[in-house]
Amino acid sequence: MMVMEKILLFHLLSLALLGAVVEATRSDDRLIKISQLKMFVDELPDMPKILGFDVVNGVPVSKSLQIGMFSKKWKFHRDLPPTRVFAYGTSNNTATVPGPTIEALYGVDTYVTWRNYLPSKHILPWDPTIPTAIPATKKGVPTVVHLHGGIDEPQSDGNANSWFTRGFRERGPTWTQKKYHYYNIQQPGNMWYHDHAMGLTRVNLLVGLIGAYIIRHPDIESPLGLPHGKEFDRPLVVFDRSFRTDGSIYMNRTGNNPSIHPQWQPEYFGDAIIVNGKAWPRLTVRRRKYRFRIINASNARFFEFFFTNGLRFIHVGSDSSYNKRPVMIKKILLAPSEIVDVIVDFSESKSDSAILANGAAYPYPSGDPVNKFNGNVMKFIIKRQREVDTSRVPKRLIKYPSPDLSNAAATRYIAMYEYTSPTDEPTHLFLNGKPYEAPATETPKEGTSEIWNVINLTADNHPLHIHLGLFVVLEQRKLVDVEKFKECMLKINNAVKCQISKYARGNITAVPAHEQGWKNVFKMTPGYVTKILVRFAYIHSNASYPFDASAEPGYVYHCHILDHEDNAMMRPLKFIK
Ligand SMILES: *[C@@H]1O[C@H](CO)[C@@H](O)[C@H](O)[C@H]1NC(C)=O
Ligand SMILES: *[C@@H]1O[C@H](CO)[C@@H](O)[C@H](O)[C@H]1NC(C)=O
Ligand SMILES: *[C@@H]1O[C@H](CO)[C@@H](O)[C@H](O)[C@H]1NC(C)=O
Ligand SMILES: *[C@@H]1O[C@H](CO)[C@@H](O)[C@H](O)[C@H]1NC(C)=O
Ligand SMILES: *[C@@H]1O[C@H](CO)[C@@H](O)[C@H](O)[C@H]1NC(C)=O
Ligand SMILES: CC(=O)N[C@H]1CO[C@H](CO)[C@@H](O)[C@@H]1O
Ligand SMILES: [Cu+2]
Repeated sequence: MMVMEKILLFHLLSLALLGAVVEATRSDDRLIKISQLKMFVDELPDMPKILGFDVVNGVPVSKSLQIGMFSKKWKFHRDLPPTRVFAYGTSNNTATVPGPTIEALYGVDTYVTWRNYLPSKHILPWDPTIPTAIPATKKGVPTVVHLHGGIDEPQSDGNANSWFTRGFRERGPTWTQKKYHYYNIQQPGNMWYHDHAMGLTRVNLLVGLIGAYIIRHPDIESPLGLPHGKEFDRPLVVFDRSFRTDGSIYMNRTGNNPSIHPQWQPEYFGDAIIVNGKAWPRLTVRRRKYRFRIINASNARFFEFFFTNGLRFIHVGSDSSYNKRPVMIKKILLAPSEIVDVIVDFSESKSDSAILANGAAYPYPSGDPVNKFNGNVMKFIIKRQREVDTSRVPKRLIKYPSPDLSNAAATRYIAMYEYTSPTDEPTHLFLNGKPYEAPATETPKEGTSEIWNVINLTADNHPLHIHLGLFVVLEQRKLVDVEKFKECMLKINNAVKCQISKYARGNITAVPAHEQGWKNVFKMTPGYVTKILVRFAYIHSNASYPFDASAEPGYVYHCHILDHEDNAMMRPLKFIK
């Protein structure tokens, strides 16, 4: 008996110990083995659609929406336990990741009251040592919504310091209003809404606070004859995430320089590729043309999309505007937050399936090559039967005015810097060597155009996003003797005094045909100066903004690698009268 008891006790003890260890690893970081998630088993979801207008007696009229942010569980894959997420939706039950697709109509205002129903604590670790929204009560998750690509008033632009917590209990220093006003009088195209809270953008997006927003202008778009309707015109929101075995989203809680920033890391990469909220989904398509509005909602991963069976993309739009002409391409490089609008004609497929694949190294361009997991995105199963397809891709799409260089109101230099610790690990990044809090130095006048020379003095490609404005990329020119130029810049931070013209005379890299139109994000190549013409006015009309762009709290421009934006590759953009 004694022996039996001892053995039993021993077993109980070791079970308890084992339990403790398993618990410790679980709450630590037992990542799911990515090979356990079979690819192409979940159907591609369609996100719920919300119309941004009402129709009264056949006439479209403006609408006020209430969209909440809810903490709930979301199933990212058949073989993955449900994951705790923060999701946008009109109710807890209907909230999704990504959130509902808002479809607005040109000329009809949409109002949205974004409501925060989030719990007192975040799901993910975050870092109070970078400039961060922290409620005085230390309770609640600060959030604020930015409509990316929207031409809207500053009060509705989702300024990083206009954050609020559950029930608007606490509000950031530049908070002004509950109800956001989207004018929808800009060029038709694709946008997305996402969180923008100071220092929390990367974690708030990682847990699900993103969704698509489309402005349609039927008078202009219908005559084009592109594939349309719910089945043939679909947003694809693509991002990467890592998961623990219990289904929770994994983010490393230890920074690369923990003595400086306990948690912040320069770039988040996940090993599962998610489309419309499912890891490596599949979609059965008919043998005809489809339109896909692909939004890259990754924190830091670039995607280079191509079809393994040689199918091509017909590129019709970039970010929020149409191209002048369609461009046929085999590969598309998409930076975080860039959007491509493409037609894929599955009737040209010689096989009955096509894998949409990704070939971009991470970090882009000089990091690790993709593997068989993050090198796959989704699978299209193509029906055998041919069918009548009345949709078409016209030779001409929509022509907007070309950039007018003669009229530029200012020429600015925007230098990108990355700072490192003595161990050569990144600690933070700045634009023009200035923190976000430093007074605005970019102070345009509404209605003008400006030339911005963006000088990338880091080893990374940074997608630059400018709020309110649209821009055309004029030239990408390699810097010669870049180390010498950088040395001067690090000392005096003045591109003109450092004689930029002496260094900006390397080779020119052509802007790809499909990226020559008006954009709101562009990839700034390391070691290059990229010249853009930024227009602070509509591109489809000469009307002035129906709001005061110089109002508080102003706008921002920033790198759209979210980990960089948070620490703190973001600067104010303040309009003056
Ligand atoms: C939403 O539903 C989940 C259960 O699915 C629950 O845990 C959570 O508290 C709910 N949130 C709100 C705001 O009702
Ligand atoms: C988390 O980051 C730390 C610091 O960079 C690193 O040492 C560690 O290996 C990372 N953990 C994982 C699971 O990648
Ligand atoms: C998505 O955007 C991220 C961050 O800007 C970028 O690193 C990644 O390459 C992009 N991926 C695609 C498919 O565009
Ligand atoms: C510019 O391009 C030419 C031809 O492709 C090449 O020989 C030369 O080395 C390049 N120069 C620089 C500075 O990269
Ligand atoms: C805007 O003004 C310019 C110059 O006056 C004119 O050529 C152009 O047609 C106008 N554009 C629109 C859309 O009215
Ligand atoms: C890839 C690349 O060209 N990186 C360069 C970017 O600019 C910095 C500084 O000017 C160089 O040190 C990098 O080599
Ligand atoms: Cu960046």
